[in-house]
Order: sequence, then C-alpha cells, then structure tokens
Amino acid sequence: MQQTTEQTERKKRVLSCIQPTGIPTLGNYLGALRNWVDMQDSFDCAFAVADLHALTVRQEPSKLRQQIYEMFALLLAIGLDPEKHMIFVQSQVPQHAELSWLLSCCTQFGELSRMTQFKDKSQKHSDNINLGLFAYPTLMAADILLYQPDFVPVGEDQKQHCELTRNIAERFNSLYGSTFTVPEPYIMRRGGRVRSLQDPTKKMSKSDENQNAFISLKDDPDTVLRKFRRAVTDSEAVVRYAEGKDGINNLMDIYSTITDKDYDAIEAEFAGRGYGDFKTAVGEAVVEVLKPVQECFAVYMSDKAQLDALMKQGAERASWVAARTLNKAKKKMGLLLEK
Ligand code: ATP
Ligand code: LTN
Repeated sequence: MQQTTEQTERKKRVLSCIQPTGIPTLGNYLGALRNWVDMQDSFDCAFAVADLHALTVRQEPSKLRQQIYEMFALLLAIGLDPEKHMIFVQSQVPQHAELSWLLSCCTQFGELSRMTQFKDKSQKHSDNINLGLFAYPTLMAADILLYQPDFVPVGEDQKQHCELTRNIAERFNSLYGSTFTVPEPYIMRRGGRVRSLQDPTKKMSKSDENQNAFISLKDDPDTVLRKFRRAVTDSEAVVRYAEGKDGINNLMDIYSTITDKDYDAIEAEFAGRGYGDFKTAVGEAVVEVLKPVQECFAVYMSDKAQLDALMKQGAERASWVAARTLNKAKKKMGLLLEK
C-alpha cells in the first residue's frame, strides 16, 4: 500500500524540559541544550521550562519569577526557534498538572521509592521531603506523554525517570487501550555527563553550593578562565584519558565536545605541556562558546513584553496538542469531558 504524503513526511517528535532552578551550567548546555538546538532541523520539537518541577524544593517567589524569564530567554538565545517549534513554560499549560494526577493513579509507591533522584534530593533537603518531590516523576511522565514524542533527549541522570515514564505509558495502554506513544530516551554520548570541576566524581550541577564547581552560562570570561585554572586534577601532569584521572578526563570531554577533537588528538596537542596550558585552552574554548549566547540573552532580557508574548504563543500551541492527549486519556479512564 502506498503511504500518504503526511505519513512519509511526518517528522518524529522530541520533547524535553529544563528546570528554572538557576542559571544553566556548561553541563546543561553540552549535555542537553546544545543538542536541542541541533535537533530542530530533523524533529518536530517541544521544549519547556519545567517551573512546576522547581517547586519541589523551596523557592523564593520573586527569584523564581526572574529565573523563569531567564531560562526562557536563554532557550531563545541558544537558538531554539519559537516560530517553528513549541517553546513554552510548563505551568502555563494546565494539562501538565491535570494529566499528572491521572498518571499518579497508575504509578506504584514502590516504583517512586526506587528513584535515585528522590533519594538524593530528600537527603539534600531533609527538612522538606514533600509529596511533590516524591511524585516528581509522574509530573515528568505527564510532561512527556502529553506530546506523544518518539524521543526524549536527556542527560544520563534522567534515564531512570524516562524508564518509569515508559512503564507508566505501557501500563496505561494495557489497562485502558492504546493512548500514549511509548518514548525512547535519547542519551547523547558526548557531553552526556559533564562533571563538577571541584569533585569530578559528581555531575556538574547548577545548584551546587560551591560556585567554583560549575561554569554558569552567565559567567564572564575571567570567571570562566579562573574556574578552569582551579579545577581539581591529579599530580601526574600528563594530559591523557585514563582511569583514575577523573578531573583530566572531564576536561578532555569538555574540550572534545566543543572542538570535535578526539582524545588522541588532544593528547598529541598537549604532549609535553603541563596542566596549566591545557586548562587555559579548555577555558578559552568555553569562553568562545558562551560569547554569542550571552550577547543574545541580554537582548531578550531587555524586553520582557516580547518574552511574555512569546511565552503566550508557545503555551497556546502546546496546549492545543496537550488538550487532545489529555481528553483522550480522560475518556479512556471513564471520565466525562465537558460538553
Ligand atoms: P539541579 O542542579 O537543579 O538539580 P541540574 O543542573 O541537574 O539541576 P536539570 O534542570 O535537572 O539540571 O537538567 C536539565 C538537563 O540537563 C537534563 O536533561 C539533564 O540530564 C541535563 N544535565 C544536567 N546536568 C548535566 C551534566 N552535568 N552533564 C550533562 N547533562 C546534564
Ligand atoms: N526532570 C528533569 C527535567 C524535566 C524533564 C521533563 C526532562 C522535567 N520534565 C520532561 C525531560 C522530559 C531534570 O531534572 N533534568
């Protein structure tokens, strides 16, 4: 049978989100955001600022409001195209919270208890282990399943949540009939796990208390160079990729992701030179990557009315798709739709 034009031309869809819990780091950029930009040519994309997820840890309202604007502006500044794709703020699309409730009734307590992010975060925020923190993965499943994506581009740390999303989707489909596309996580090999500059056994995280541990996308060139100079390495003083050299391996990964050089080429480039030269080279490469993003970010942040208008447009487009899936799920579960 001949396929219709629509079938042959339908692009695969991807969805991903980022929390507005601070200025993104180089880890977020290389592990997630930069790949989102590249995916725009080949996929139909939905990318969102996950502000509801940010509420699972205590936020100061005025600061959160500013961070939502900044994260949205940053998504535009790195080159996401709000005319061609759905770029939006999660809480402005009410279907996310609503589907999350339906899915939470198809998620087991035991499954959520096994989530390592929940275990980590409840240790870190032991004074506020709230229901939202525990139910976080069902909201994430709703974010994803509402848009019926084929792929979910994330860093390695989110793989477990993506697996749970697949399990919830499969369970729902088998209980109520085919409703959700079961998506695949799309883990980027390079840049998938950028590590802390101060403790390279941990991932680089924007909420790290030690400012020297991460490069923020807003860091000026001097700060970037200084943080790389202070990066924790080892005492061997040979630039090579090897077990036990977590600090140098991390810097090599960053440099390789940015310059497209492989490990052999980097080892050759820095043969006979000390760590000082290498750290400066990595810092300079990062500064060059950040420069155009920072310039564009400043332009977007200078016009809040334009940001509001783009958010509204994004939310309208997203809720059109989200409402269709939500209604389908409600109907299948036996709920009545508004007449
Ligand atoms: P927080 O520090 O607030 O927990 P985070 O810095 O881990 O947050 P998120 O907002 O949770 O960042 O993640 C946004 C995206 O960036 C996700 O796809 C995540 O997998 C990816 N990501 C986060 N940190 C890294 C990292 N160090 N290396 C590669 N990818 C990362
Ligand atoms: N949990 C993710 C952020 C996130 C997300 C999503 C990622 C919220 N909803 C949906 C992919 C798809 C995180 O902490 N990085």
